[in-house]
Amino acid sequence: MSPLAEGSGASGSSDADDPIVLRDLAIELARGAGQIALDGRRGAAAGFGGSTKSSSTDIVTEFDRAAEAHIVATLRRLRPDDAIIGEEGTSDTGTSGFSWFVDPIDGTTNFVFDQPAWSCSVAVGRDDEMIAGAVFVPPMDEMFAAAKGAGATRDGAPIHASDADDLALALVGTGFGYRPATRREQALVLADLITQVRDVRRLGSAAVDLCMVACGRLDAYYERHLNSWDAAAGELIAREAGAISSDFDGGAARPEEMLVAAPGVHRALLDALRGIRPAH
Ligand code: LIP
Repeated sequence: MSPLAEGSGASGSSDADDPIVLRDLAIELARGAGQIALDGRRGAAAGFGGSTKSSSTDIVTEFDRAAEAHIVATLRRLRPDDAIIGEEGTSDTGTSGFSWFVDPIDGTTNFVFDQPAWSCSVAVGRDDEMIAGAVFVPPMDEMFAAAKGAGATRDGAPIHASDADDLALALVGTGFGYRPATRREQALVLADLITQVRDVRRLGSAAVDLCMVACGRLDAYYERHLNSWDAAAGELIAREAGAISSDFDGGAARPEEMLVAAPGVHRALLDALRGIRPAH
């Protein structure tokens, strides 16, 4: 039965709440929303833009909103008792104990500039633990997904974090916030770290960065000042692929401070970041 069929995902039935079933629903939601965004991008006039949110560079487009609306309408139909938190304003409280985290277009700046690293990210948690998620990267036509305890996949095939064990040879991803003061702080950290690693990539989508760690195209990723919806699915996918996640002190990863790395370089990157605390 399709994950989008009536009754297939209704919360309350034990099958529908299985992490594998929820993962397959997240895949279909991410794929459908990602296709809406991709079709919109391809049909958009040259130089189309959007409105702004937290700063003049924090963009939201009609396609962010359309993609989120698609996911939210489907979840309200299939799983009406679940909570939903979406980047573009959805904030449904729920009664089931299940919460969905939706980033309809993660990497919106890349989307607007027609750069390839943007994604649709859908995750679901039970109480306070993420248990299933999917990240669809439409320009690359790649679907990353995971269910707790069932591993991580790219287009259905198992993926694993890299076997990197030398930070000096590690390829590390990171990103920057939208506020100038935040960006300055993050650039000061990068100015020191870049001397200690092979190289750095700033792809522009946390969800894509995290999936790159999950499949070994990056050895590690770190960023501060994310939102829950940016990282909810990607962090689960990376952990299920064998990566280690934490904050910059070795505690539990959180959107405000996230470090996700192949096991062989996590400790070294943790120590490097601990040693770089820029003056605020
Ligand atoms: C983006 C994040 C990315 C960060 C960008 C931006 P958005 O999310 O995924 O990691 O570096 O500044 O916040 O705003 O494109 O959904």
